Amino acid sequence: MAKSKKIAEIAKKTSSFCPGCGHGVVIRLITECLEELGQDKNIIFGIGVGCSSLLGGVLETDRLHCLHGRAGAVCTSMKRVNPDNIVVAYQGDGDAYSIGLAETTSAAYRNEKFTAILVNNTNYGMTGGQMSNTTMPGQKTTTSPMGRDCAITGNPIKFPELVADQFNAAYVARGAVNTPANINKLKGYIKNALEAQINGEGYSVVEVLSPCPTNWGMSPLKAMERIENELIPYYPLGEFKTREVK
Ligand SMILES: Cc1ncc(C[n+]2csc(CCOP(=O)(O)OP(=O)(O)O)c2C)c(N)n1
Ligand code: SF4
Ligand SMILES: [Mg+2]
Repeated sequence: MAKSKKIAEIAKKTSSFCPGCGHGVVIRLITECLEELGQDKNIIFGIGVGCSSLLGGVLETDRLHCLHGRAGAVCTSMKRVNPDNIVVAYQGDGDAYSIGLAETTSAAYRNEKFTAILVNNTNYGMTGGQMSNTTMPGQKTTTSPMGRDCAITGNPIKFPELVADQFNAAYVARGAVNTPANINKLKGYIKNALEAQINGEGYSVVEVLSPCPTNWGMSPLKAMERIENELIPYYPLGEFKTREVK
């Protein structure tokens, strides 16, 4: 397997994320954790369809761009076939929780031994801001122009809570990239999730609340404020299932 790009090399690269997007921060944290854990080779990412797929532009590690929503199934097979590889599903909310809800949930339900990093920006960012299963009540998107009506679309899904409450996973957390303090905590969650995988403890998942200023119609600063004021009260941060073996 190829080696992942070193942090110093990533820092030199220009990404195609919009200004103020959270994806780049999350990808950098994953890379820092892998490097600090001495796991900068034998990594393979199962990448979702969406802005998550732009990971391929900044990281030159091994990766498979999965069919839309199917990274849970693809990562299951990649990990089962090569258990010594570090397998990371990197997906957005639309990919993981809307079109791919069955695959994402099934992998968690079976306690597959890979790590899922799921970036929740409350919409389909890449395609212009359509409603997803994590869109907030009343949130206006291109497919909910009057605001999301939960009476007919269901409530925004809380996947980490579902996994922690119902399934036999190894590690479950939700972080955010809106403040330096939250970014530091998120790094700890990602590291825990990867360590759980390295030790063969079972499925690990970290959801990340992340800004999409472009489709939210906000400046990067306002988008960070929205995460603090609107998203975190509904999607609380923290560890929902901690590792039994540390
Ligand atoms: C089978 C299929 N259906 C629909 C699309 C169009 N499509 C591309 S990305 C995307 C949604 C991505 O949203 P999300 O996973 O939240 O990622 P984000 O861009 O917000 O990070 C959709 C519906 C597609 N590429 N393939
Ligand atoms: S559309 Fe949104 S999620 Fe995609 S790169 Fe731009 S800010 Fe990021
Ligand atoms: Mg999204």
